[in-house]
Amino acid sequence: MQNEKVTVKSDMFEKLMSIYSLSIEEINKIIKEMEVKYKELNLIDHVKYRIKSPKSIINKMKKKKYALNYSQMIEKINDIAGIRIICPFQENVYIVRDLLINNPKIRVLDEKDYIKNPKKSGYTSLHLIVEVPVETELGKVYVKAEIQIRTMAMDFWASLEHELKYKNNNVTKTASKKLLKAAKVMKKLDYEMSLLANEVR
Ligand code: 0O2
Repeated sequence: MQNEKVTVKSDMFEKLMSIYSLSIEEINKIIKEMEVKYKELNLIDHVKYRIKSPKSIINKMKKKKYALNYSQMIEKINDIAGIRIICPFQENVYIVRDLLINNPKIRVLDEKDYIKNPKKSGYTSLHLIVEVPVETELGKVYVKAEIQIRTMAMDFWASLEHELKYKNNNVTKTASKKLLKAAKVMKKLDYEMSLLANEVR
């Protein structure tokens, strides 16, 4: 399998994608248990998940100049299984992060805090690259997934920026500047809503 070329319409590709789906199921179970246990804290607004499309996997591998084989795909593409946790407030993001990294079923491989260190684009979100155990016909294997944790305001900005700029190479400098300005407004809104929530409580 090591150097076998990634072919999206193959049994191997299908099988691997079904294993990645199992990792999403496992993580969803963990999140559901967390929501039940900390119900009164209202930590999470909603959760989204997806398996990366075959086209996006291949494009990312080409963009990063990885050899188009399965071992490189498994080793290097961390977000084939993607879970996004949307929280009402920024402080919830860090509580959810702490609960996840302390969960015995989750192994954290990497963490990127784009809230403390936003990307040049203005993108903010907290990313965990994790592994969770899943049962397959070959026994228990650890499967990677990317968990993005962010506030509703961060998600609003990121979703629109993703459509308007992130996947569009022709965006003008003026549009980029306006998006960066909107990111500042989004950050301020998060801050104001957090203050307000603390006052009200
Ligand atoms: P898509 O289409 O959303 O899936 P690395 O792990 O360092 O090898 P990677 O995975 O590019 O490389 O890491 P990074 O930069 O943390 O990006 C991971 C994901 O975060 C991206 O996946 C996007 O979903 C999101 N992201 C990162 N930067 C931005 C940004 O500037 N704007 C928006 N809207 N989203 C961003 P993909 O596969 O690049 O894209």
